[in-house]
Amino acid sequence: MTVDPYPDYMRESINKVEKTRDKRAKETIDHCSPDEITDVLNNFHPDFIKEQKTKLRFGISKGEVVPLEVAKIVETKSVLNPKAIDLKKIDFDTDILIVGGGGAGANAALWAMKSGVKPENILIVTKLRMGDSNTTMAQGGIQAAVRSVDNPAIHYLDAFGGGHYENEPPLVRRLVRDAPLILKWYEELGMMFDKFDDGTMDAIHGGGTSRKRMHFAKDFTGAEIMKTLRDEVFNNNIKVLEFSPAVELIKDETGQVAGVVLLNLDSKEYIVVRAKATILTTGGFGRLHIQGFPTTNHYGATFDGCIMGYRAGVPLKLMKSVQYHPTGAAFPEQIVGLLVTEKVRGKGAQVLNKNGEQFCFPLETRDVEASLLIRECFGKNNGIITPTGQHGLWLDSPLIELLHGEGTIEKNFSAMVKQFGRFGVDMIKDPLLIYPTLHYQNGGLAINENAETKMKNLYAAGEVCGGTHGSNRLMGNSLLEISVFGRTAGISAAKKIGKVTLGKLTLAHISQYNAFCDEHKVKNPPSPILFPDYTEAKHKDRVLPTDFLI
Ligand code: MEZ
Repeated sequence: MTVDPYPDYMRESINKVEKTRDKRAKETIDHCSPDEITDVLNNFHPDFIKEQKTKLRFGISKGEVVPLEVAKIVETKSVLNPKAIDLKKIDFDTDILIVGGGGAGANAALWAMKSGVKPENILIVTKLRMGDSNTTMAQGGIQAAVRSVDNPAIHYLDAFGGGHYENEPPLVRRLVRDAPLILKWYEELGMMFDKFDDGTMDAIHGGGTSRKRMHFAKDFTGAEIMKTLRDEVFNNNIKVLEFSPAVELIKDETGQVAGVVLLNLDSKEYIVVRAKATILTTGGFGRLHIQGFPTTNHYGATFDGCIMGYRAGVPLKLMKSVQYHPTGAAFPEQIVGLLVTEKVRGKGAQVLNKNGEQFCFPLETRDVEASLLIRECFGKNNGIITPTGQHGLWLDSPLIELLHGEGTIEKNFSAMVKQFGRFGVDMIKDPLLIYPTLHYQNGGLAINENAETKMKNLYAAGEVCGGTHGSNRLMGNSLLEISVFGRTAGISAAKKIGKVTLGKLTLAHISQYNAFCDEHKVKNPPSPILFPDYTEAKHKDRVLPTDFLI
């Protein structure tokens, strides 16, 4: 006998969902009007809660509006005591140093090599293992305008509109223009994207896309990309140093960036790496749990790269904006916050309230969709509350089988079927309970279209950067971003290293930053934090502030 994972009151609500399914299969609610969008964002998107933001008090981006959690780890001293490091003892000397072992880092290394740098002169350093990253965890797909009805200009307009026109035009241009070549290269490397019988790429819509442009490998697109890139890195004998997170950038006496200090997680010793070019590909800040939200993110996503870059003098951009993915798991408790890919809605699943009613178009851009879901729970009180107090709404996955035929879910979402099946939840038969979850850092370090930061010899690529997506990224543009800008950073660095001469190494900028902290009497714990601290009680309660309720 199988045990129903849902308590009776949730099962009763599921019965209501089932009753409305046939009728709903023929009707989907329309998009929000522009006025409704403004209203729901202002009143329900967590970014618009003023009390949750503050202005940075010092550093190159003094005055930049950031989440409180970000200010806490930026406005603080370094975990590294500059005086305790002997910079004359260089443990590794390399031409190109890549900090981060995800998709952006692997792309940077491979394209630096393709641009003529010998593999033995490239070093990837990573906090955990090569490939332990958000890239591996990405599910739904990668955007690229490769179909005859599409082109990069349309992709540009979608990304720009989705980002509320706050995107940096040269960065978006680079993103969309290079997308087709990235997809072609990935195919040449042997990545198994889903295809139609005639060999053309399968593609679906994501929120805010005017063309079907999301290409995928079932629901583990990122794992497919990372597995292939990691094999390429290892097969080409590019050097990888694992379990060695970077703690601070090193400069030379002329102020140019000249490497990093790493922490050996095993021996707890510091390691000095000198490099002619340093590329930051450390990812974002999901594990800061902004406003107490759970997250889809990898364990190592603790904002380290941004902190190091900021202390070295690189501005932070658009940090006011945080992406909450509309559909994180809200039940069962063991997987709260994990991603339920947007592709589920792309394939037709609708979002429903406790009465089995549709209340929004399922593929609004993420910020709007997440706000509509929060409104339905907190503003209209139409959500379900689980026995452990999580708020949620139904994502009607069985509708997909009704629309596209039996077997569609297993074929497209085999990883997710397993993920929920482990806890007795059968997404083919029953809807999934979902709620917004912290997914992506829209802002980050400022770069130009060549992935260069304003500090000499320092490049950055992927989620650690801000500007490409404006204040709201579209689905599938992050796997694309790590690919395009990882590649660009590798090529740019390869072009420059021949002209770089390094002087005496120094950590004077860290001492100076620490002095700013003293001046401002900051008492926050030092950073980067490297790993989230789940011993703190604050992470236990995910509640929105009461003044947020209407
Ligand atoms: O780009 C993303 O964030 C993505 C594809 C997520 C998803 O829903 O699968």
